[in-house]
Amino acid sequence: MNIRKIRKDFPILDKKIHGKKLVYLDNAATSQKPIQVIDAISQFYKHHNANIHRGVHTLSEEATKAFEDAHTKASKFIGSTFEETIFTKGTTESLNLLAYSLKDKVKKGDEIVLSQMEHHSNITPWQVLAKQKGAKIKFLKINKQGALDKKQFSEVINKKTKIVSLAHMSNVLGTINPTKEIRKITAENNALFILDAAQTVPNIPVNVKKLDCDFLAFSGHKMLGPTGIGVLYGKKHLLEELPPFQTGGDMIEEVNFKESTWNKLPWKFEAGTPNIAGAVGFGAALDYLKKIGLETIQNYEHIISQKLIAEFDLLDFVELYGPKTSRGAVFAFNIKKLHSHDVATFLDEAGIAVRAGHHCAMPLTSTLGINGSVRASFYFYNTEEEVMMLISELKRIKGLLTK
Ligand code: 7TS
Repeated sequence: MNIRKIRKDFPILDKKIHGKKLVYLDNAATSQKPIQVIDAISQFYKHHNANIHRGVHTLSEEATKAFEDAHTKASKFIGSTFEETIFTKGTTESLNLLAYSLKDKVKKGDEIVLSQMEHHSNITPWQVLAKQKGAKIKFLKINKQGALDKKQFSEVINKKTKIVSLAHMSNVLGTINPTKEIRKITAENNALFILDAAQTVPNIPVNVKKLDCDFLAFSGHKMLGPTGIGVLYGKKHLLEELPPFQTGGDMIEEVNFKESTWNKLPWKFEAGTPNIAGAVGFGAALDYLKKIGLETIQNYEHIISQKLIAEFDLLDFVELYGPKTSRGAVFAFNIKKLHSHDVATFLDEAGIAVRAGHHCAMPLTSTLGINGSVRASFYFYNTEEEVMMLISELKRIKGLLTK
């Protein structure tokens, strides 16, 4: 992987912030976009823009093909099929779709199992469903390292469990969760197994058939694509059984004054004019990632992570949350006695973009017994030099404190 060449594809990485070179370490929130993605969107609007699946005119056929090609690319990227790959606005919409469409599968007294490390978008839709149905939500606990102890799985997941919905990787702790064990136990109990893969699909090879999950959600914007486009994968027989989330144009087969029938998959779950240009940009993002290769990206981020962990180990004023192994390149930490927002502001002055606060995981923040944290999250265009810039800025901030 030629990192210098790669960085040239990302115009924003040349930007100066407060006169300093931008060091973008907020990739878990959203990634930057390469010129190939920006151009694909612009080319679409310049040369192919029309609505899809309705016109017989040439432009509409071109737009339809571009949109459907993006579906094909997304399905291949995760090892699913065209029919099983639904485009949504992103992970949040995918999970809301599921919680809505699975409503008939949950009844009073049933249980839904989540974990303490979930992003709000994998908590609130289930809370709404549980409240409507009189179901109970149970949370798998994290241990001191910020991982899930496997022995609790058989205690928490049982015959009452209807749904287990879990972050594949935590957007705060970086923990990659043990899917094999959970899959086994959900299958034994006839529960559905859902993965929130917003943080894994961009960074590690993900294959839905190997994971054997029932559903999986992720967002295009965290993996070089534009905002407003993402994926819900679902096993075909389950998607066929479920009612649609939204109804209207494009998702119907036939409508009369009394009733309607639904289109075939995946369109049954894609009501209305979709984000066509977004899908085209997402397709270009998938091409870009595929060219580098997810294994290469994973290995590179592993090296960056090991470097950061080794450097953090030398800083006695930094408290790092999350495990040291089985993790991705997302690091939440605090400088003792400093508020995370203050640290993020100091870092911003040095051109370093990080996120601070609860990272849309308030229950996790309270479980950790903190009011927030600073989060540095890396992608394949970040460098070891940038790791060192972060470390030296943290030392400088600590120095200011003791002055
Ligand atoms: N699940 C996880 C694990 C996430 O990290 C995020 C976004 C979502 C769901 C929601 O994705 P969306 O694209 O629908 O918003 N995480 C973050 C973050 O960590 N900072 O900003 C967004």
